[in-house]
Amino acid sequence: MPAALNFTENDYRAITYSRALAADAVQKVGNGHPGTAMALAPVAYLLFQKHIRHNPASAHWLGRDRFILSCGHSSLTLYIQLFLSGYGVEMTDLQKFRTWGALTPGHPEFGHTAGVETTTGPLGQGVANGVGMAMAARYTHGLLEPETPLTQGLFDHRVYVLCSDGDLQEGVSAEASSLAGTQELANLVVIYDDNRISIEGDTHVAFTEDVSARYRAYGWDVYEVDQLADGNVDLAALNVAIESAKASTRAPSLIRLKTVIAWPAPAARGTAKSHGSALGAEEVAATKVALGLNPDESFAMPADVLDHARGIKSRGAAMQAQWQQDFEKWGATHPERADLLTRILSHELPHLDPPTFPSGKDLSTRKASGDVIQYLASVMPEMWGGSADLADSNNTTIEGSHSFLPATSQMKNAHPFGRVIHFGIREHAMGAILNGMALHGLTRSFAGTFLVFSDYMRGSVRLSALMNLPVTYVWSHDSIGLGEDGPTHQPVEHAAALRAIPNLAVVRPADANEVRTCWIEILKRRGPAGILLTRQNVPVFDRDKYAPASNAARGAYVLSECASPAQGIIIATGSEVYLALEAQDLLAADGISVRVVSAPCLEWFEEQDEAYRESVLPRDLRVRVSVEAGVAQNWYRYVGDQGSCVSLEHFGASASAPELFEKFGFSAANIATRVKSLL
Ligand SMILES: Cc1ncc(C[n+]2csc(CCOP(=O)(O)OP(=O)(O)O)c2C)c(N)n1
Ligand SMILES: [Mg+2]
Repeated sequence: MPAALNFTENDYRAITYSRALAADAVQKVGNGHPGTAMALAPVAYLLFQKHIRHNPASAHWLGRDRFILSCGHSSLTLYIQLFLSGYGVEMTDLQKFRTWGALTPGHPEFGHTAGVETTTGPLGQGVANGVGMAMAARYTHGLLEPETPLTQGLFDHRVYVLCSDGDLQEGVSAEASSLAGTQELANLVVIYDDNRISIEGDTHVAFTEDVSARYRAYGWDVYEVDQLADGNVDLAALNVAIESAKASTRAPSLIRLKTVIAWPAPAARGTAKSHGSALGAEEVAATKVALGLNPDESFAMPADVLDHARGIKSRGAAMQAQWQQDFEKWGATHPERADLLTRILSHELPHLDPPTFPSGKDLSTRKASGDVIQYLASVMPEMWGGSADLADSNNTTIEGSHSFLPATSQMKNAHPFGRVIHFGIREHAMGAILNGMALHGLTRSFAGTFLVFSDYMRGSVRLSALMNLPVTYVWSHDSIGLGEDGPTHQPVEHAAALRAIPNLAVVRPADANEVRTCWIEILKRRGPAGILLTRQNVPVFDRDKYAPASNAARGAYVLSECASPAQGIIIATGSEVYLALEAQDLLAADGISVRVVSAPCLEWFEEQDEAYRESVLPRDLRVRVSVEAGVAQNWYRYVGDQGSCVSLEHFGASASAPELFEKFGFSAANIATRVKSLL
């Protein structure tokens, strides 16, 4: 029998005041989303008080459950619980809702407010983040306590997601939910606020499918909880559904919960307008009357009610103290694993020294990346990753490892703690899942697809950058150099478009040894990065002749200096760098001296001090030619108005890579001609 709800008078009072608080906070600032926060107040309260294992004094406790508000527009749903639980959000913070510098910005921001586990707002992402967290929890179990039965370990926890119609209309949640079903993520509980309202009104204008049937088809357990006759949430039934979901060990759970938006506001309830507009003073007062509260009081929360709710602080502290004892026992019996965990938590890397690549034999940079990944995985057990069905093309498989799949899987090589992730052809969810894994905190993950499909995952990549998460995107087939697949597969504007995302390192190494340096640098920096890799072979430079590849860590460096004072600079990235070197030789034969700069990462280069940047790109050297097989857009900044860009301003074509390079001007002869035209 599931536990009874056991709510006291004070619990119901906390919920009642929370609904009014949501209306007040939006009314005060004049904008925001009151309706859903009013309706979901009891749901969030039930979760934070009775189900989520958490300790408000220790927001990063490893043993905690995770809570994601995927419908980030309803941020007050979360802020009010953080206030009631005692995470540091106070009434004054609720009064500053959505204003400059407040702890309570419009949408929840990871790293800004304690207790916010992920940034949400772009609908659908939070559901997929939850899938990533749930996957990471299982991987971590395998890493730190593989002998313990799953769900019974120290590091096992649940992931609770609260989401809305929009979340489940978005494709990214469907992609992730499908994978969650295949992965049988029983530690994932999603509550769907089925209020049948979105901004344009009744969701049936665009959303008529049977969501329950869809999730059952994904392999989830689905529970349906109807609203009460008066429109209120059926908390007792919801509680039973949550208990059942928690008891499941075979599948993720969707609890489809019928609610009435803005309940119990007499005029606003059930309306789309209450989704995103202040109710108005009159309706706020009428709502308070309906709630049995004083309509003249704003931001009210009786001290005894708050005290009662904050009882979760001592309960949470007791839970953590008990956990801590078990944790210390675990550490004493598993010193090596405890050391690994300590290293991971201190964000340290083991000593990294992957093999270098000999010159003389051409090698694609994707192959070099694959080789480096093998080494990194051999010394970093916390590293795992995969691809959106392109593992052999992206070279993302950790060789000799199992596929990450549930214990029941019949697939060859399946293992619940495998290191090879098969994301399926779901790039958008792959990005959001990677974010969830990074947010979970204990693993380092990477994921691959073709660079051209980075567009399919851009919404998630943007959030990786916004949250500054240590995720690595492996984007291979990075130019027309992929050849015959033609314009649909040839990235042209992608490097520039990705460089436009603040805080994302776009890394395009020129040869195998730059790949080696860049991978290490990416891991050291612990920031969001995409590594752009060739399909085609390119030369491995002779580092006795040219500058060491370790310089790639500075973002751009003089790869090849000229004998006499330079008359110009050729600055290139990736597979175009060797052409720049050949052009340098052609020009030298004509008595023209140019230096060649390899620029694998402009973002890293911009972080270098002025003196270093000046040493690479001296201000007075105005004859500059950039070479990159993509749109020139971001290169004008480096070549200036006296320079020139060898670039691609169209969609490529279907032919062999050598022919395309030649036809589109990516040849030593054309680069040399371009330099001469500037002299
Ligand atoms: C990807 C994305 N598209 C559009 C929006 C803008 N937007 C915010 S809420 C919303 C829909 C609201 O409907 P629902 O998800 O049902 O939330 P409810 O009003 O029921 O809280 C939209 C379109 C968004 N936040 N994210
Ligand atoms: Mg809705």
